[in-house]
Amino acid sequence: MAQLFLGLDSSTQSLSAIVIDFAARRIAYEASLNFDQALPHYRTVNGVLPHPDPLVKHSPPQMWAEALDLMFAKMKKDGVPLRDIVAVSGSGQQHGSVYLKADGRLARQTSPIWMDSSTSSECEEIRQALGGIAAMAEATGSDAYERFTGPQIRKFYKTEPSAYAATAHIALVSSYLAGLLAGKIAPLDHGDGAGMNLMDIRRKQWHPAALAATAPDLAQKLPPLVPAWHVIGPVSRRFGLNENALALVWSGDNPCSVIGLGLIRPGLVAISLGTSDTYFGYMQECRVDTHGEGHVFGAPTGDYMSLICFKNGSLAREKVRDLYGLDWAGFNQAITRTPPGNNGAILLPWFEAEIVPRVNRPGIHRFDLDPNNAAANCRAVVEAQMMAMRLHSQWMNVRPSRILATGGASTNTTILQVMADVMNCPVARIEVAKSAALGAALRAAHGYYLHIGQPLAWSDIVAGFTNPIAGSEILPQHPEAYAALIEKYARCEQQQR
Ligand code: ADP
Ligand code: XUL
Repeated sequence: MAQLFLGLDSSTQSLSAIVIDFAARRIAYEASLNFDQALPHYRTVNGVLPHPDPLVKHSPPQMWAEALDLMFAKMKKDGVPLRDIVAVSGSGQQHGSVYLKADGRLARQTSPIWMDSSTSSECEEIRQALGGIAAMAEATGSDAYERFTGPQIRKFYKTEPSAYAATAHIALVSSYLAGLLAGKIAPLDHGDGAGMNLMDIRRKQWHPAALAATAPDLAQKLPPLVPAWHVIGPVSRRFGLNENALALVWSGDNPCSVIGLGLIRPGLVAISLGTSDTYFGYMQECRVDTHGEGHVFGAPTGDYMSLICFKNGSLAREKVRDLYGLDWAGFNQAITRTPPGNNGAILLPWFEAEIVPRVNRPGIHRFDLDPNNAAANCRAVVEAQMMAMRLHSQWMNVRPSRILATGGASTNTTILQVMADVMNCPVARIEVAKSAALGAALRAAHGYYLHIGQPLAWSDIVAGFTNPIAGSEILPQHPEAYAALIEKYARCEQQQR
């Protein structure tokens, strides 16, 4: 009988499930439920409740719970042998918080999620209490961020003090759903715990000063922090699983993706070229970004991971493409017509306020670049993005040895060639539609074998599941073109931010 492991991923818009046949190194089943479509009575739009204030983004936690029931019903209907699943883990969108009363019912009907940016004043209060940006990052792995859970809890405490007082347990999306699966209040793992501005990133315990700066009596309301391989207990009987199946702690989607992409060694990095661009990777030693632009979370291996979000990603590439009336083929031809290093031309493509580097005022800035030269502008936007990634990932002090490119724009090999040249590192493509759910299933396998006294190395866990697309590797061809240009780029950034 095959031993199966289930990974679930509750993301902003959907709940996904992946069942792996671990011994056969095979995905046995995948499914996804879109919240808006499958559960229309919650009236979400892209998984989020409409709100008059554009900064406020909440979702109904009951919708996530109902989706879990629907997913198990669907798996049963689809003939998934639920009784052969030996362990279950999961992944949740990070930062979102669920407020429960002592009897387990909701103390707050809606959950602020990671898209919420309504807590700037709370961030400033917490940051000041801890001693500023660098101190905040040293303590918790990140500067205080609007979407992080601590500032969100503080806002709840300030605006609804009696509902806050009636809250016995504060869960994250991950621990809320893990709790439903295990039938009890679930702990939080060090990966998702690090996304709260409340966890001491080095000790992996709640940070007393951060808790004190956030809200009163917070320690009693938070669950314990545990490693990502912690077994909560047997699964609750209500889902039709084998009663001996193990419910593992869940983690955040980014820590789960680190495993789902096989980033288990120093130097392994992924760059996701989506609406925004994200750079994330495995980190052996905890190093924080004292400028407060990047994040450090616990990795499911027990080590660390870094995460940096660049807002002007595909968005900026599209703007430049459209400015010169091109399609992607034309954009790529333009890049191919210009030399690496672009004859010293620099473009700062901050169409929107940028996260990294911190730029509050949007603006497009050109240096030695003729706005009428379409080809040079196309190359300049991509070179600038890659130089920003190289420059602003230096705090990690890890030179990438291989970059895995994912996301919508990673099909564009012209962009990936610029990435390989600027980063001076081979770039390979990987299919990641479900990297978080896959990572959760692989974490379930890891935790299970550890639990039964047959621990497996992470390299044996991910083997066969996380291979890049065959033949997709792109090698650097002209890395020398960027030695001086990156310094010029850094000076231009300094001058404009
Ligand atoms: P999200 O972050 O929303 O999940 P995706 O990873 O799906 O986004 O990426 C979508 C983006 O991919 C689009 O905004 C588009 O600009 C970009 N994209 C799609 N195809 C190409 C291409 N051939 N070249 C460059 N960018 C592309
Ligand atoms: C990470 C973040 C997002 C969410 C999305 O800090 O906010 O990646 O985890 O699911």
